[in-house]
Amino acid sequence: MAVKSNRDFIAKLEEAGELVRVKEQVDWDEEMSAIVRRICEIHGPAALFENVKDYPGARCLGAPLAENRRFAVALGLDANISYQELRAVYAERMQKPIPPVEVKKAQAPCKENIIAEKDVDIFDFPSPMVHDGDGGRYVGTWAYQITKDLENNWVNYGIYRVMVYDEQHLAGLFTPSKHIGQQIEKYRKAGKKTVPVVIVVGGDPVSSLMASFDAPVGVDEIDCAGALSQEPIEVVKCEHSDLQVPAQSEIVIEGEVMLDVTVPEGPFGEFTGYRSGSGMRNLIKIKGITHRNDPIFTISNMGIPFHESSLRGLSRSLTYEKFFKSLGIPITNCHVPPEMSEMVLVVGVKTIHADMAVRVKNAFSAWRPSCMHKIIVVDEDVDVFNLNEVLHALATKCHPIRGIKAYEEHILHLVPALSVEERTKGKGAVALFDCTWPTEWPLEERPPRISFSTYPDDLVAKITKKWTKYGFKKV
Ligand SMILES: Cc1cc2nc3c(=O)[nH]c(=O)nc-3n(C[C@H](O)[C@H](O)[C@H](O)COP(=O)(O)O)c2cc1C
Ligand SMILES: [Mn+2]
Repeated sequence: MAVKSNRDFIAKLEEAGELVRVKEQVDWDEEMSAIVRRICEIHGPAALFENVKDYPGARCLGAPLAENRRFAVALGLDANISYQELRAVYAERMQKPIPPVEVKKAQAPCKENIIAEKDVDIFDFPSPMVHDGDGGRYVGTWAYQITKDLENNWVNYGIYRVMVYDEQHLAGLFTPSKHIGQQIEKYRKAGKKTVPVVIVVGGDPVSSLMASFDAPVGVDEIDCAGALSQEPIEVVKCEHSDLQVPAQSEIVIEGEVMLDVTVPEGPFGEFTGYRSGSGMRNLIKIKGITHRNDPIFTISNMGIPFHESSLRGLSRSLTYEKFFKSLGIPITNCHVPPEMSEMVLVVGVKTIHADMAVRVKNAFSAWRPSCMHKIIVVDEDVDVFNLNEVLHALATKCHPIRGIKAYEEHILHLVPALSVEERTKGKGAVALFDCTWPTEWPLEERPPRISFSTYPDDLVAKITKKWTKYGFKKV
Protein backbone atom coordinates (compact mmCIF):
# COMPACT_ATOMS: atom_id res chain seq x y z
CA MET A 1 0.00 0.00 0.00
CA ALA A 2 1.25 3.45 -0.83
CA VAL A 3 2.04 5.93 1.92
CA LYS A 4 -0.89 8.19 2.85
CA SER A 5 0.69 11.16 4.59
CA ASN A 6 3.92 13.02 5.09
CA ARG A 7 4.25 11.59 8.59
CA ASP A 8 3.52 8.01 7.55
CA PHE A 9 6.19 8.56 4.95
CA ILE A 10 8.66 9.68 7.61
CA ALA A 11 7.94 6.51 9.61
CA LYS A 12 8.40 4.31 6.54
CA LEU A 13 11.60 6.09 5.52
CA GLU A 14 12.97 5.54 9.00
CA GLU A 15 12.12 1.82 8.83
CA ALA A 16 13.89 1.59 5.46
CA GLY A 17 17.02 3.32 6.78
CA GLU A 18 16.28 6.30 4.52
CA LEU A 19 15.97 8.98 7.22
CA VAL A 20 18.26 10.72 9.68
CA ARG A 21 16.81 12.72 12.58
CA VAL A 22 18.88 15.86 12.95
CA LYS A 23 18.70 16.92 16.59
CA GLU A 24 21.56 19.40 16.32
CA GLN A 25 20.28 22.95 15.87
CA VAL A 26 20.28 24.08 12.21
CA ASP A 27 19.72 27.55 10.84
CA TRP A 28 16.84 28.10 8.36
CA ASP A 29 19.18 30.66 6.82
CA GLU A 30 21.22 28.53 4.36
CA GLU A 31 22.43 25.83 6.78
CA MET A 32 19.37 23.58 6.50
CA SER A 33 19.35 23.87 2.70
CA ALA A 34 23.08 23.37 2.39
CA ILE A 35 22.73 20.12 4.33
CA VAL A 36 19.93 19.06 1.96
CA ARG A 37 22.12 19.85 -1.04
CA ARG A 38 24.95 17.77 0.37
CA ILE A 39 22.53 14.90 0.99
CA CYS A 40 21.52 15.07 -2.68
CA GLU A 41 25.08 15.09 -3.94
CA ILE A 42 26.17 12.08 -1.84
CA HIS A 43 22.92 10.11 -2.40
CA GLY A 44 22.25 10.33 1.34
CA PRO A 45 19.07 9.71 3.32
CA ALA A 46 16.32 12.25 3.92
CA ALA A 47 16.75 14.51 6.94
CA LEU A 48 14.17 15.30 9.58
CA PHE A 49 15.37 18.54 11.12
CA GLU A 50 13.99 18.62 14.66
CA ASN A 51 15.70 21.73 15.96
CA VAL A 52 15.41 24.70 13.64
CA LYS A 53 16.82 28.01 14.87
CA ASP A 54 14.12 30.55 15.85
CA TYR A 55 11.40 27.87 15.47
CA PRO A 56 11.18 25.90 18.71
CA GLY A 57 9.21 22.69 18.21
CA ALA A 58 9.14 22.98 14.41
CA ARG A 59 10.20 20.03 12.26
CA CYS A 60 11.26 20.07 8.67
CA LEU A 61 11.72 17.14 6.27
CA GLY A 62 14.56 17.72 3.81
CA ALA A 63 15.28 15.83 0.56
CA PRO A 64 12.11 13.71 0.99
CA LEU A 65 12.13 12.28 -2.54
CA ALA A 66 15.61 12.96 -3.80
CA GLU A 67 16.23 9.27 -4.59
CA ASN A 68 14.36 6.52 -6.40
CA ARG A 69 14.75 4.44 -3.22
CA ARG A 70 12.43 6.89 -1.47
CA PHE A 71 10.08 6.92 -4.48
CA ALA A 72 9.77 3.15 -3.94
CA VAL A 73 9.05 3.62 -0.22
CA ALA A 74 6.34 6.19 -1.08
CA LEU A 75 4.66 3.57 -3.27
CA GLY A 76 4.80 1.01 -0.44
CA LEU A 77 7.59 -0.96 -2.17
CA ASP A 78 10.96 -2.19 -0.98
CA ALA A 79 13.56 0.59 -1.17
CA ASN A 80 15.95 -1.85 -2.89
CA ILE A 81 13.68 -2.51 -5.86
CA SER A 82 15.47 -2.03 -9.21
CA TYR A 83 14.74 1.01 -11.36
CA GLN A 84 13.14 -1.17 -14.04
CA GLU A 85 10.89 -2.84 -11.47
CA LEU A 86 9.89 0.54 -10.03
CA ARG A 87 9.14 1.75 -13.55
CA ALA A 88 7.04 -1.32 -14.30
CA VAL A 89 4.97 -0.90 -11.10
CA TYR A 90 4.47 2.78 -11.91
CA ALA A 91 3.36 2.02 -15.48
CA GLU A 92 0.98 -0.68 -14.32
CA ARG A 93 -0.64 1.38 -11.57
CA MET A 94 -1.00 4.46 -13.74
CA GLN A 95 -3.36 2.62 -16.04
CA LYS A 96 -6.21 3.06 -13.58
CA PRO A 97 -6.78 6.65 -12.44
CA ILE A 98 -8.82 6.88 -9.22
CA PRO A 99 -10.63 10.14 -8.42
CA PRO A 100 -10.39 11.48 -4.86
CA VAL A 101 -13.11 11.15 -2.23
CA GLU A 102 -14.28 14.02 -0.06
CA VAL A 103 -14.16 13.68 3.71
CA LYS A 104 -15.69 15.92 6.36
CA LYS A 105 -13.63 18.56 8.12
CA ALA A 106 -13.69 16.55 11.34
CA GLN A 107 -11.89 13.71 9.54
CA ALA A 108 -9.26 15.98 8.02
CA PRO A 109 -6.04 16.37 10.04
CA CYS A 110 -5.14 19.46 7.99
CA LYS A 111 -8.02 21.27 9.72
CA GLU A 112 -6.67 20.74 13.24
CA ASN A 113 -5.64 24.42 13.30
CA ILE A 114 -7.36 27.15 11.34
CA ILE A 115 -5.69 30.54 11.04
CA ALA A 116 -7.87 33.44 9.88
CA GLU A 117 -6.62 36.02 7.38
CA LYS A 118 -6.01 38.69 10.02
CA ASP A 119 -3.79 36.33 12.04
CA VAL A 120 -1.68 35.06 9.14
CA ASP A 121 2.07 35.46 9.47
CA ILE A 122 3.93 33.20 7.07
CA PHE A 123 7.09 33.77 9.11
CA ASP A 124 5.54 31.48 11.73
CA PHE A 125 6.81 28.63 9.51
CA PRO A 126 10.49 27.79 8.92
CA SER A 127 10.73 28.70 5.23
CA PRO A 128 14.36 28.32 4.26
CA MET A 129 16.70 30.88 2.77
CA VAL A 130 18.13 28.39 0.30
CA HIS A 131 21.12 30.31 -1.02
CA ASP A 132 22.64 33.66 -0.30
CA GLY A 133 21.64 35.68 -3.38
CA ASP A 134 18.19 34.14 -3.82
CA GLY A 135 15.28 36.59 -4.05
CA GLY A 136 14.13 35.73 -0.54
CA ARG A 137 13.00 32.89 1.69
CA TYR A 138 11.00 30.20 -0.13
CA VAL A 139 7.95 28.65 1.49
CA GLY A 140 7.57 26.50 -1.62
CA THR A 141 10.66 24.48 -2.47
CA TRP A 142 8.82 21.13 -2.17
CA ALA A 143 5.22 22.32 -2.04
CA TYR A 144 2.49 22.03 -4.64
CA GLN A 145 -0.21 24.33 -5.86
CA ILE A 146 -3.81 23.46 -6.64
CA THR A 147 -5.89 25.51 -9.07
CA LYS A 148 -9.09 24.89 -10.94
CA ASP A 149 -9.90 25.61 -14.56
CA LEU A 150 -12.44 28.38 -15.13
CA GLU A 151 -14.24 26.58 -17.96
CA ASN A 152 -14.44 23.02 -16.69
CA ASN A 153 -13.71 20.94 -13.61
CA TRP A 154 -10.06 20.28 -14.40
CA VAL A 155 -8.10 20.57 -11.16
CA ASN A 156 -4.39 21.00 -11.61
CA TYR A 157 -1.66 20.04 -9.16
CA GLY A 158 1.80 21.39 -9.95
CA ILE A 159 5.00 22.10 -8.07
CA TYR A 160 6.12 25.65 -8.70
CA ARG A 161 8.54 27.56 -6.51
CA VAL A 162 6.96 30.07 -4.10
CA MET A 163 8.81 32.92 -2.42
CA VAL A 164 7.79 34.76 0.72
CA TYR A 165 7.10 38.41 -0.10
CA ASP A 166 5.91 39.61 3.31
CA GLU A 167 3.93 38.26 6.29
CA GLN A 168 0.74 37.85 4.24
CA HIS A 169 1.93 37.71 0.64
CA LEU A 170 3.84 35.32 -1.58
CA ALA A 171 5.03 35.21 -5.21
CA GLY A 172 5.40 32.09 -7.31
CA LEU A 173 6.96 31.15 -10.63
CA PHE A 174 3.79 30.07 -12.39
CA THR A 175 5.34 29.67 -15.83
CA PRO A 176 2.82 30.68 -18.55
CA SER A 177 3.41 27.49 -20.55
CA LYS A 178 2.72 25.27 -17.53
CA HIS A 179 -0.81 24.22 -16.63
CA ILE A 180 -1.19 26.70 -13.79
CA GLY A 181 -0.09 29.45 -16.19
CA GLN A 182 -2.63 28.32 -18.79
CA GLN A 183 -5.40 28.27 -16.20
CA ILE A 184 -4.46 31.70 -14.85
CA GLU A 185 -4.53 33.09 -18.38
CA LYS A 186 -8.17 32.02 -18.74
CA TYR A 187 -9.10 33.98 -15.61
CA ARG A 188 -7.26 37.00 -16.98
CA LYS A 189 -9.01 36.78 -20.35
CA ALA A 190 -12.38 36.49 -18.59
CA GLY A 191 -11.66 39.81 -16.82
CA LYS A 192 -11.22 38.27 -13.36
CA LYS A 193 -8.99 40.04 -10.88
CA THR A 194 -8.03 37.04 -8.76
CA VAL A 195 -7.45 33.28 -9.09
CA PRO A 196 -8.04 31.01 -6.10
CA VAL A 197 -4.93 28.96 -5.32
CA VAL A 198 -3.90 26.58 -2.60
CA ILE A 199 -0.30 25.90 -1.64
CA VAL A 200 0.27 22.61 0.15
CA VAL A 201 3.47 22.27 2.16
CA GLY A 202 4.03 18.77 3.50
CA GLY A 203 1.67 16.93 1.21
CA ASP A 204 1.67 13.16 1.06
CA PRO A 205 4.58 11.94 -1.07
CA VAL A 206 2.47 10.44 -3.87
CA SER A 207 0.40 13.57 -4.56
CA SER A 208 3.56 15.65 -4.31
CA LEU A 209 5.34 13.50 -6.87
CA MET A 210 2.39 13.59 -9.23
CA ALA A 211 2.38 17.37 -8.98
CA SER A 212 5.92 17.43 -10.33
CA PHE A 213 5.36 14.92 -13.16
CA ASP A 214 3.97 15.94 -16.57
CA ALA A 215 0.36 14.83 -16.80
CA PRO A 216 -1.31 16.05 -20.01
CA VAL A 217 -3.57 19.12 -20.12
CA GLY A 218 -6.95 18.36 -18.60
CA VAL A 219 -5.75 15.43 -16.51
CA ASP A 220 -6.27 15.77 -12.75
CA GLU A 221 -2.99 14.84 -11.08
CA ILE A 222 -4.94 13.84 -7.96
CA ASP A 223 -6.59 11.01 -9.96
CA CYS A 224 -3.07 9.88 -10.93
CA ALA A 225 -2.05 10.03 -7.26
CA GLY A 226 -5.07 7.79 -6.58
CA ALA A 227 -3.83 5.45 -9.31
CA LEU A 228 -0.39 5.21 -7.76
CA SER A 229 -1.86 4.78 -4.28
CA GLN A 230 -4.37 2.23 -5.62
CA GLU A 231 -7.04 3.96 -3.58
CA PRO A 232 -8.67 7.38 -3.67
CA ILE A 233 -6.87 10.27 -1.99
CA GLU A 234 -9.07 11.79 0.72
CA VAL A 235 -9.71 15.47 0.13
CA VAL A 236 -11.49 18.15 2.13
CA LYS A 237 -13.09 21.47 1.18
CA CYS A 238 -11.06 24.64 1.55
CA GLU A 239 -12.12 27.49 3.81
CA HIS A 240 -11.93 30.26 1.22
CA SER A 241 -12.74 28.71 -2.18
CA ASP A 242 -14.38 25.68 -3.75
CA LEU A 243 -11.00 23.98 -4.08
CA GLN A 244 -10.33 20.76 -2.21
CA VAL A 245 -7.04 19.64 -0.64
CA PRO A 246 -5.69 16.27 0.49
CA ALA A 247 -6.94 15.92 4.04
CA GLN A 248 -3.63 14.56 5.36
CA SER A 249 -1.64 17.64 4.29
CA GLU A 250 0.56 19.24 6.92
CA ILE A 251 0.13 22.91 5.98
CA VAL A 252 -2.47 24.35 3.60
CA ILE A 253 -2.02 27.95 2.55
CA GLU A 254 -5.15 29.30 0.89
CA GLY A 255 -4.74 32.36 -1.25
CA GLU A 256 -5.56 34.37 -4.32
CA VAL A 257 -3.29 35.17 -7.22
CA MET A 258 -3.76 38.92 -7.74
CA LEU A 259 -3.78 39.49 -11.47
CA ASP A 260 -3.32 43.27 -11.21
CA VAL A 261 -0.33 43.27 -8.88
CA THR A 262 3.17 42.09 -9.71
CA VAL A 263 6.28 41.99 -7.54
CA PRO A 264 9.86 40.82 -8.07
CA GLU A 265 10.50 37.11 -7.47
CA GLY A 266 13.76 35.17 -7.71
CA PRO A 267 16.47 34.48 -8.57
CA PHE A 268 16.56 30.94 -7.26
CA GLY A 269 18.74 27.82 -7.59
CA GLU A 270 17.15 25.72 -10.32
CA PHE A 271 17.06 22.05 -11.25
CA THR A 272 19.51 22.89 -14.04
CA GLY A 273 22.24 23.22 -11.42
CA TYR A 274 22.45 27.00 -11.85
CA ARG A 275 20.79 29.99 -10.25
CA SER A 276 18.41 31.75 -12.58
CA GLY A 277 15.21 33.50 -13.27
CA SER A 278 14.22 36.65 -11.46
CA GLY A 279 11.23 38.52 -12.81
CA MET A 280 7.95 40.22 -12.02
CA ARG A 281 5.27 37.76 -10.86
CA ASN A 282 1.70 38.08 -9.68
CA LEU A 283 1.38 38.64 -5.97
CA ILE A 284 -0.45 35.98 -3.96
CA LYS A 285 -2.54 37.24 -1.07
CA ILE A 286 -2.87 34.69 1.74
CA LYS A 287 -6.52 34.38 2.80
CA GLY A 288 -5.93 31.85 5.56
CA ILE A 289 -3.84 28.87 6.65
CA THR A 290 -4.89 25.53 8.08
CA HIS A 291 -2.43 23.02 9.48
CA ARG A 292 -2.02 19.82 11.44
CA ASN A 293 -0.87 19.92 15.03
CA ASP A 294 2.92 20.29 15.06
CA PRO A 295 3.08 20.53 11.27
CA ILE A 296 6.04 19.04 9.46
CA PHE A 297 7.40 21.39 6.80
CA THR A 298 9.09 19.97 3.68
CA ILE A 299 12.03 21.33 1.68
CA SER A 300 14.09 20.40 -1.34
CA ASN A 301 17.14 22.03 -2.85
CA MET A 302 17.63 21.68 -6.60
CA GLY A 303 21.10 21.73 -8.15
CA ILE A 304 23.36 19.08 -9.59
CA PRO A 305 21.43 15.74 -9.63
CA PHE A 306 20.09 13.87 -7.76
CA HIS A 307 17.13 15.73 -6.28
CA GLU A 308 13.33 15.61 -6.35
CA SER A 309 13.18 16.75 -9.94
CA SER A 310 15.32 13.79 -11.05
CA LEU A 311 12.40 11.41 -10.52
CA ARG A 312 10.37 13.00 -13.31
CA GLY A 313 12.45 11.19 -15.90
CA LEU A 314 10.72 7.93 -15.06
CA SER A 315 7.29 9.14 -16.15
CA ARG A 316 8.69 11.08 -19.09
CA SER A 317 10.51 8.08 -20.49
CA LEU A 318 7.31 6.03 -20.33
CA THR A 319 5.37 8.78 -22.09
CA TYR A 320 7.97 8.85 -24.87
CA GLU A 321 7.94 5.09 -25.15
CA LYS A 322 4.18 5.09 -25.67
CA PHE A 323 4.39 8.01 -28.08
CA PHE A 324 7.08 6.48 -30.32
CA LYS A 325 5.30 3.13 -30.33
CA SER A 326 2.03 4.84 -31.29
CA LEU A 327 3.84 6.14 -34.38
CA GLY A 328 5.04 2.66 -35.26
CA ILE A 329 8.70 3.44 -34.53
CA PRO A 330 10.38 0.19 -33.44
CA ILE A 331 11.97 1.32 -30.22
CA THR A 332 13.13 -0.97 -27.44
CA ASN A 333 13.17 1.40 -24.46
CA CYS A 334 13.52 5.07 -23.54
CA HIS A 335 15.40 6.55 -20.63
CA VAL A 336 15.81 10.07 -19.26
CA PRO A 337 19.07 9.77 -17.28
CA PRO A 338 18.70 11.75 -14.05
CA GLU A 339 22.43 12.44 -14.17
CA MET A 340 21.78 14.75 -17.14
CA SER A 341 19.20 16.98 -15.41
CA GLU A 342 16.31 15.72 -17.54
CA MET A 343 17.76 17.43 -20.62
CA VAL A 344 18.67 14.27 -22.51
CA LEU A 345 16.58 11.42 -23.86
CA VAL A 346 18.15 8.06 -24.68
CA VAL A 347 16.24 5.86 -27.11
CA GLY A 348 17.01 2.27 -28.05
CA VAL A 349 15.91 1.34 -31.58
CA LYS A 350 15.80 -1.63 -33.89
CA THR A 351 17.52 -0.26 -36.96
CA ILE A 352 15.32 -1.85 -39.58
CA HIS A 353 15.94 0.85 -42.16
CA ALA A 354 18.15 3.86 -42.76
CA ASP A 355 17.63 7.14 -40.91
CA MET A 356 15.91 5.49 -37.98
CA ALA A 357 17.56 7.96 -35.61
CA VAL A 358 16.31 10.92 -37.64
CA ARG A 359 12.82 9.48 -37.53
CA VAL A 360 13.06 9.28 -33.77
CA LYS A 361 14.38 12.83 -33.60
CA ASN A 362 11.52 14.20 -35.70
CA ALA A 363 8.99 12.57 -33.41
CA PHE A 364 10.94 13.84 -30.38
CA SER A 365 10.57 17.40 -31.64
CA ALA A 366 6.80 17.04 -31.71
CA TRP A 367 6.71 16.77 -27.93
CA ARG A 368 9.64 18.09 -25.94
CA PRO A 369 8.91 19.05 -22.37
CA SER A 370 10.86 21.73 -20.59
CA CYS A 371 14.58 21.72 -21.24
CA MET A 372 14.96 18.50 -23.15
CA HIS A 373 17.20 19.23 -26.09
CA LYS A 374 19.56 16.32 -26.71
CA ILE A 375 18.61 12.90 -27.95
CA ILE A 376 20.90 9.89 -28.01
CA VAL A 377 19.75 7.02 -30.22
CA VAL A 378 21.39 3.63 -29.64
CA ASP A 379 21.09 0.16 -31.14
CA GLU A 380 18.91 -2.40 -29.40
CA ASP A 381 21.85 -4.24 -27.84
CA VAL A 382 22.65 -1.21 -25.66
CA ASP A 383 20.90 -1.10 -22.29
CA VAL A 384 19.44 2.41 -22.26
CA PHE A 385 19.17 2.34 -18.46
CA ASN A 386 22.88 1.66 -18.08
CA LEU A 387 24.69 4.97 -18.46
CA ASN A 388 28.04 3.18 -18.86
CA GLU A 389 26.74 1.40 -21.94
CA VAL A 390 25.11 4.57 -23.31
CA LEU A 391 28.26 6.64 -22.90
CA HIS A 392 30.31 3.82 -24.40
CA ALA A 393 28.03 3.81 -27.45
CA LEU A 394 28.28 7.60 -27.70
CA ALA A 395 32.07 7.42 -27.50
CA THR A 396 32.48 4.59 -29.98
CA LYS A 397 29.57 4.52 -32.41
CA CYS A 398 28.58 8.15 -32.89
CA HIS A 399 30.40 9.45 -35.97
CA PRO A 400 31.61 13.02 -35.27
CA ILE A 401 30.19 14.27 -38.60
CA ARG A 402 27.55 11.79 -39.80
CA GLY A 403 26.30 10.94 -36.33
CA ILE A 404 25.77 14.39 -34.87
CA LYS A 405 23.01 16.57 -36.27
CA ALA A 406 21.98 19.96 -34.91
CA TYR A 407 18.65 21.67 -35.48
CA GLU A 408 17.57 25.22 -34.69
CA GLU A 409 14.48 24.81 -32.56
CA HIS A 410 12.91 26.64 -29.66
CA ILE A 411 13.86 25.25 -26.26
CA LEU A 412 13.02 26.49 -22.78
CA HIS A 413 15.08 29.53 -21.80
CA LEU A 414 16.36 27.73 -18.69
CA VAL A 415 18.87 25.67 -20.71
CA PRO A 416 22.15 27.08 -19.37
CA ALA A 417 23.95 26.81 -22.72
CA LEU A 418 21.69 29.42 -24.34
CA SER A 419 23.03 32.92 -24.89
CA VAL A 420 21.16 35.89 -23.48
CA GLU A 421 20.00 36.72 -27.01
CA GLU A 422 18.69 33.20 -27.57
CA ARG A 423 16.89 33.29 -24.24
CA THR A 424 15.16 36.57 -24.92
CA LYS A 425 14.25 35.73 -28.51
CA GLY A 426 12.98 32.26 -27.66
CA LYS A 427 15.57 30.62 -29.90
CA GLY A 428 17.37 27.39 -29.23
CA ALA A 429 18.91 24.25 -30.63
CA VAL A 430 18.36 20.53 -30.44
CA ALA A 431 21.01 17.90 -31.13
CA LEU A 432 20.77 14.31 -32.25
CA PHE A 433 23.54 11.84 -31.42
CA ASP A 434 23.04 8.84 -33.66
CA CYS A 435 24.91 5.91 -32.09
CA THR A 436 23.51 3.23 -34.40
CA TRP A 437 25.49 1.39 -37.07
CA PRO A 438 24.63 2.70 -40.54
CA THR A 439 22.17 0.25 -42.10
CA GLU A 440 24.13 0.29 -45.36
CA TRP A 441 27.10 -1.38 -43.61
CA PRO A 442 26.94 -5.11 -44.29
CA LEU A 443 26.80 -7.14 -41.08
CA GLU A 444 30.33 -8.45 -41.59
CA GLU A 445 31.71 -4.90 -41.70
CA ARG A 446 30.28 -3.98 -38.31
CA PRO A 447 32.81 -4.40 -35.49
CA PRO A 448 31.60 -7.30 -33.35
CA ARG A 449 30.81 -6.22 -29.82
CA ILE A 450 32.76 -7.94 -27.08
CA SER A 451 31.43 -8.24 -23.59
CA PHE A 452 30.65 -10.92 -21.01
CA SER A 453 27.27 -11.41 -22.65
CA THR A 454 28.82 -12.26 -26.03
CA TYR A 455 30.54 -15.40 -24.70
CA PRO A 456 28.73 -18.66 -25.54
CA ASP A 457 25.35 -18.83 -23.79
CA ASP A 458 26.19 -22.02 -21.86
CA LEU A 459 29.44 -20.50 -20.56
CA VAL A 460 27.64 -17.29 -19.50
CA ALA A 461 25.00 -19.37 -17.71
CA LYS A 462 27.60 -21.53 -15.98
CA ILE A 463 29.69 -18.58 -14.77
CA THR A 464 26.63 -16.66 -13.61
CA LYS A 465 25.42 -19.67 -11.65
CA LYS A 466 28.81 -20.38 -10.07
CA TRP A 467 29.64 -16.71 -9.37
CA THR A 468 29.57 -16.92 -5.58
CA LYS A 469 31.31 -20.32 -5.72
CA TYR A 470 34.27 -18.64 -7.36
CA GLY A 471 34.38 -16.49 -4.20
CA PHE A 472 32.78 -13.32 -5.56
CA LYS A 473 29.89 -11.38 -3.99
CA LYS A 474 26.42 -11.91 -5.48
CA VAL A 475 25.65 -9.37 -8.23
C1 LIG B 1 11.25 21.12 -6.68
C2 LIG B 1 10.63 21.53 -7.97
C3 LIG B 1 10.43 22.87 -8.25
C4 LIG B 1 9.81 23.27 -9.43
N1 LIG B 1 9.60 24.59 -9.65
C5 LIG B 1 8.99 24.98 -10.77
C6 LIG B 1 8.70 26.35 -11.00
O1 LIG B 1 9.01 27.21 -10.18
N2 LIG B 1 8.07 26.70 -12.14
C7 LIG B 1 7.72 25.78 -13.07
O2 LIG B 1 7.14 26.14 -14.08
N3 LIG B 1 7.97 24.46 -12.89
C8 LIG B 1 8.58 24.04 -11.76
N4 LIG B 1 8.83 22.72 -11.55
C9 LIG B 1 8.44 21.74 -12.58
C10 LIG B 1 6.96 21.42 -12.50
O3 LIG B 1 6.64 20.93 -11.21
C11 LIG B 1 6.56 20.37 -13.51
O4 LIG B 1 6.83 20.85 -14.81
C12 LIG B 1 5.09 19.97 -13.42
O5 LIG B 1 4.81 19.08 -14.46
C13 LIG B 1 4.19 21.17 -13.49
O6 LIG B 1 2.85 20.79 -13.40
P1 LIG B 1 1.89 20.95 -14.68
O7 LIG B 1 2.39 19.95 -15.68
O8 LIG B 1 0.55 20.61 -14.13
O9 LIG B 1 2.01 22.35 -15.14
C14 LIG B 1 9.43 22.30 -10.37
C15 LIG B 1 9.64 20.94 -10.11
C16 LIG B 1 10.24 20.55 -8.92
C17 LIG B 1 10.42 19.09 -8.66
MN1 LIG C 1 -1.03 19.44 -14.88
